[in-house]
Amino acid sequence: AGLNSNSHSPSSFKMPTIKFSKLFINGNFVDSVSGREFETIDPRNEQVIARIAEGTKEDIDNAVKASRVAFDDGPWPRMPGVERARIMMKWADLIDENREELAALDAIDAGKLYHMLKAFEIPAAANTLRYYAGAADKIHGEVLKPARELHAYTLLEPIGVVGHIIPWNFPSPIFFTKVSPALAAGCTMVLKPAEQTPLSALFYAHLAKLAGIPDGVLNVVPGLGPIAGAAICSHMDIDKVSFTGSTEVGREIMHAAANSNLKPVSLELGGKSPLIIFDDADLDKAVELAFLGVMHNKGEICVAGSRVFVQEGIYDEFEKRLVEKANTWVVGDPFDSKVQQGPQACSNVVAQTHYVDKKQFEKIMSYIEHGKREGATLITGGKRVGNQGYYIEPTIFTNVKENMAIEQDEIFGPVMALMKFKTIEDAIKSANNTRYGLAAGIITKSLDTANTVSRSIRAGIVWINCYFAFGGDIPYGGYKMSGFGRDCGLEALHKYLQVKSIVTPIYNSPW
Ligand code: TXE
Repeated sequence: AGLNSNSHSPSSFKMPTIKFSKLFINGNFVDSVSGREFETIDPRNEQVIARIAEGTKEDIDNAVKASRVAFDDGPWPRMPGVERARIMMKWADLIDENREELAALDAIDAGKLYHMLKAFEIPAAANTLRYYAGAADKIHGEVLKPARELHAYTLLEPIGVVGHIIPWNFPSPIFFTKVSPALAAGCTMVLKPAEQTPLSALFYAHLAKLAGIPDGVLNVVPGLGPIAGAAICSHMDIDKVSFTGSTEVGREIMHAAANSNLKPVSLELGGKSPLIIFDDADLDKAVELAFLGVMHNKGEICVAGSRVFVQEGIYDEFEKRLVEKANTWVVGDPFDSKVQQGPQACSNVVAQTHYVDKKQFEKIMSYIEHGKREGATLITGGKRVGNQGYYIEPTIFTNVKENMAIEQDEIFGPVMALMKFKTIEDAIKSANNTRYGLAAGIITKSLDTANTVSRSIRAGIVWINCYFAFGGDIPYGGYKMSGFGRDCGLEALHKYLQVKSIVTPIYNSPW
């Protein structure tokens, strides 16, 4: 693609000083028991940003102990909901006050666009916290009406100590979609951020303390998945695990939960979401949505609309305009406000252990090569941009056959598979031909078409004439191998609550 700018020279933005690099346990920043550290890397230039204390099993044990005490004896679960809400609201205000610094931390850690973080993601994270603060004093059970002469009612009680394990693509929004409902429910918790993006999570821990979240309620322990993450999943004293990440690791988490204390888990996993565009669509809007649907956040989005199905009547014109759009797309330094796509996140972890992750960048490039070998046609992009940092051109394949790897696997990069369809039945069948079921999009002016297709797609969220329309107040999550359990909305509160029934006879009658 003839990119407008592929210059990603260091911008004039002043780097934030890294203030927090230790584990946050029981209200204090502490070194890891082992003294080990790992490096977090800037994907713009492959340089080390900071060395972070690496939590291992012993640190997870300490965090769980603090969480257990805070749950069993501490004020948080016993506090009136309105008090929890007040503290959560204060935390949200502190996030707003520190918005620029937080945006800069996620930008250097994950290669995300600074201006998008500042304008949308960090404020959205704070608003998710506010949404659940508003729910904290409205959690209650119900009075039942048993057939027999019994008085029976339910209580909704917090589930206990929660383990949250989160990924690196949306470090701030996902931190708060996990932590906020659990806090509102009265739980205490240990959160492990992704090893690629620990910086904002530690800053949030610092703000939580300032806001008045009691010690032990929220512990943040950076560390590696197979070590610290695995210790959370197999811990006998963690009551629930909430995870967002890959389908492969989701499977390991279920095993670990089953093999330890049978803790319930909720999993938000990968996707290969279809976007279906009908002949009657507004073409400009369709091109815009389809392009952003997979290129936004450099394609590192679980709900990315990476399979685009276009009806035959508009297909040729659509393809032409899509390539024009790619040609104006600006890849470069995420601190530059003209830039639309930053570098792929750096997922090669340099740690003092045997574990070294495969680079996200290499995974994407190898899928692009594989797509060419499989016989798909590369109509734009496909190459690295520059020779430093993890920048990739927006990439579009046509002549994609169903069941090719680029059509079935989650690439998690700026790579679109573009396909043609004839009838609504064909579109539904092809859209559902996937092991995933996270999201889908439909673009049409026909209400009948929108109603039919939205009810026929097996996915946790369906967008009609929009894409990525998210909010802390709208539940989303997986069908099929995209996982189970919902994040966001009041729905998510129930992952962190359990039901207790209380029964007593009305007329002193024997049982
Ligand atoms: O994910 P992992 P990775 C997909 C996407 C991406 C691929 C690999 O396709 O290319 O996964 O990314 C922790 N026990 N998604 O390797 O490994 C890990 O430390 C417990 C989609 O980064 O699943 C991190 O905190 N925890 C996804 C978290 O799991 C373990 C977002 C996610 O990392 C663990 C991210 C273990 N054995 C990737 N191993 C989405 N749904 O949005 C790792 N972890």
